[in-house]
Amino acid sequence: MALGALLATTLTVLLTGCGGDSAGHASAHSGASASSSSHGMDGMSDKMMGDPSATPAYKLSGATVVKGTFTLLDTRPPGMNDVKGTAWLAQGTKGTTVTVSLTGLKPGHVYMAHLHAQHCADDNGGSHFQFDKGGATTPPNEIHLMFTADKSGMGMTTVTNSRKTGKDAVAIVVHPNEAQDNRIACADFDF
Ligand SMILES: [Cu+2]
Repeated sequence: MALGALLATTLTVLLTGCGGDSAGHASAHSGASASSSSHGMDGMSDKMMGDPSATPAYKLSGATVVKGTFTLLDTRPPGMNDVKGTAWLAQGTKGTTVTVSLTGLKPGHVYMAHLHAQHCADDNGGSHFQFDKGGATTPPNEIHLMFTADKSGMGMTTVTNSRKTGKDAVAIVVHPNEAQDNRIACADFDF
C-alpha cells in the first residue's frame, strides 16, 4: 500500500515534469520553424537546403561516393580555428546526395555550405557549382546545405538533388550563413 502510494506520487511528479518540459520544447520548435520560414522558403525549399534526418550520402547503397576533409581557409572569421569536418558526395539513381558533418562551430549559429566549381587551392574554391552555368544562383541549379550547430558546436545535414554533378563539383565550402562571402573551410572531393 505504501509502495503503491510512493509509485503514484513518483509517477505524478514524472508526468508533471515531462508535461512542462515538452510544452517548452514545443514552443521552442515552433519558434525555430517560424524563423527558418522567414527566409521566404516554403517547406519544399527548406528541404532543398538540407535535412539533418535524411540518410547520409555515405550510407547510400548502390551509389558512388567520394569524400573530402575540410581544411581551414585564411579567410575564416575570428573564433573559427577549431573547425574540422568531412563532406561526402554520392551519385546514384537518386541523383546527387551531399552530407556535411562539422565540429568546432559556434553553438546555435547557422552555416551554409555550397558545392564549388574549383579546388580549394584554386581561389578558395572559386565560384559555386551550377548545373546550368549562368543560370539561377539558388537550388536546384546549385547545391546548398544550410544547418545549425548544436550545443556542442557540431553541425550535420544532408541534401539530395535529382541531377548528377559528375566530376564538376570538385569542392565544398562552408560559410557563416549571415556572411556568405566569408569562407571558413573547404574540402576537395577525392574523385
Ligand atoms: Cu560557397
